[in-house]
Amino acid sequence: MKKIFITGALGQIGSELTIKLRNIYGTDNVIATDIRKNDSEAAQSGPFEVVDVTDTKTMIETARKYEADTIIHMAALLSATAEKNPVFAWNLNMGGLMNALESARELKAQFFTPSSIGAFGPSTPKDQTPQDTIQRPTTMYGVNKVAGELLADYYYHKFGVDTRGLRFPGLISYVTPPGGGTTDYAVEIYYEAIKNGRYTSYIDKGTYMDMMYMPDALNAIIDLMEADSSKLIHRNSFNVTAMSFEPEEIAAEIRNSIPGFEISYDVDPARQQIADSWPNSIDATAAKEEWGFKAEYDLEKMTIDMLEKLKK
Ligand code: VAH
Repeated sequence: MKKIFITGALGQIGSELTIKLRNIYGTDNVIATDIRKNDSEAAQSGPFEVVDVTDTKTMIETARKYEADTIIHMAALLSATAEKNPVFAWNLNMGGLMNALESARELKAQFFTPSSIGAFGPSTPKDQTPQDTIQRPTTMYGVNKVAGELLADYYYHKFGVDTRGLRFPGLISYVTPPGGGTTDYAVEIYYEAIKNGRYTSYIDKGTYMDMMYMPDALNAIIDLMEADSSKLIHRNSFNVTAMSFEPEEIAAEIRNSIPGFEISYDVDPARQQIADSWPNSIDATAAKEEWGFKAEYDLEKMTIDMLEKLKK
């Protein structure tokens, strides 16, 4: 990767990925784009362009203007929002992806876009979900992610575009709070723990989902993109995870740092239904074997770091 063009650069992953890539590859070599600009470090600290990923012409012309050799496509609607606006979600998630893939094909650029544990559904084996298994998700987000994996593999086999992807679990971060996800309870709980010493979870106790701390997610993207192409058996997309927990377990870990922290439940049926359709834990062996994936943060280490950073 030398000249990196990022869409959705002001989102939960994009905003931290942009800064990390600028530190590694040089500020002027990382072009951040999003549907609108804001005063965040990602928007202000280097090249930024307003790009609507559903506008084919603007995306390709902007990527060409910077002679991008890598396209990192992060712009998308997450699961809960997509479920409320399924047609808009299809148009943005699939229209944006197609434009990003066409840009990569035209520019002969390397390509990354994330998939998700949301690409699995109720008929997928729920525990230690394999890399290659049944994928019949029952959410629009999941349909977009499965279609996106197939489309990205198609661009590799048909046009030789070096496409790579990761099936992310819920990502936890303290820089840019996520918007519209199902796993976001695991982010909100830290903010509420510090502010109020208690949290009311919209996901029910006993609901296991895979999770990962943002620093591990960013390293996974860079390690995958820098991996030796000849070693990759899979491409779109690799299972990656760091931990799997249910609300009672993250609450207990927070209580180790904030004694007396209390969790209560007011389950949101819509997001509970999405969570229930996803795996309890996925198997990341393929990522470990093919490009050396490794997560540094477990629940204990992440909780200490999240609370420390948020207290500041
Ligand atoms: C969501 N955070 O909740 C995203 C992610 C696995 C969850 O895809 O939609």
